Amino acid sequence: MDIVAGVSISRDLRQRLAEARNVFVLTGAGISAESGVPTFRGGGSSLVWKGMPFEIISSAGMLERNLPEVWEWFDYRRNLLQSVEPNAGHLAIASWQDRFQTVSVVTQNIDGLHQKAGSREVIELHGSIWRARCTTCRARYQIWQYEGRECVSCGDPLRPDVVLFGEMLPAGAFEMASEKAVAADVCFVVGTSAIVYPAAGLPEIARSSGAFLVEINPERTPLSDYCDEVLTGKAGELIPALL
Ligand code: BJW
Repeated sequence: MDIVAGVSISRDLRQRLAEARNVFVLTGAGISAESGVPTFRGGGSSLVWKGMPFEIISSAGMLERNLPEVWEWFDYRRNLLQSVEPNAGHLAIASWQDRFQTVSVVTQNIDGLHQKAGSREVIELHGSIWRARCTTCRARYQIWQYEGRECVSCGDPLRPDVVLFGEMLPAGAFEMASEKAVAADVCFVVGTSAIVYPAAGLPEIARSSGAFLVEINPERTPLSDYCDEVLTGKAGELIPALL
């Protein structure tokens, strides 16, 4: 056992990391918490905006009922994110690219902080707050290039290019993430409550294909008992100390 940031790391994990070629990292809101981005759940509370729980405002039903309100919610969050920087956790994961043959980052986050930290292979399962897409045709826009709310191609309303509750993930994203999970030697699950599907199914795919499964989270989750190793603590403290 080694002690890292006050947490014990097993010989097994050390050995697995020494031999690993393909590392898979599934991240959730918790990895951005130390950058100042609020999580959805955790710490016994749930995110609420204008009196609405996020499960309501970030839902397909709300988009149908009140698109302007959905835009307001994402504009508010995008404004908060303008001044946010990647933290030590994001940066350490990006640095692993120099150490392993492949590092696949699969994130549920829409904040773009992994890319900002330098991770090259990032699969965004729940889209990006920095893009808009047409509600009718296939057009997509980077918001810094086009701030309009109507599609230039067809004139129909735009919406945030994120995956709301009850919506399908971007075409091919889960399939690509599953392929990476199958190939993983070590799978890290970082800062996610692991309750939102299909993302929460990826660690099981990785482990049943032979990966060593490691959870990094200050709290236990429904996945904890299934993991080979649970590192209880903050991502920004534990991840940089792992290698
Ligand atoms: C730290 C930390 C630190 C804090 N360091 N850690 C199977 C069973 C049951 C239900 C379903 C199922 N399959 C599908 C469903 C329905 C639904 C679902 O999963 N519901 C569950 C809640 C039960 N899934 C869907 O609707 C998905 N679509 C789908 O499946 O399509 C097929 C379909 C279509 C139609 C009908 C049925 C099926 C889409 C899910 C989209 C999720 N979207 C959101 C909002 C995105 C936009 C936005 O940002 O507003 O994505 S919801 C929200 O949850 C967001 C997140 O990406 C996602 C996951 O949250 P995450 O990242 O885990 O964050 P938290 O806050 O929950 O946890 C933070 C963690 O960090 C905590 O554990 C802390 O302890 C920890 N932490 N500080 C490390 N410093």
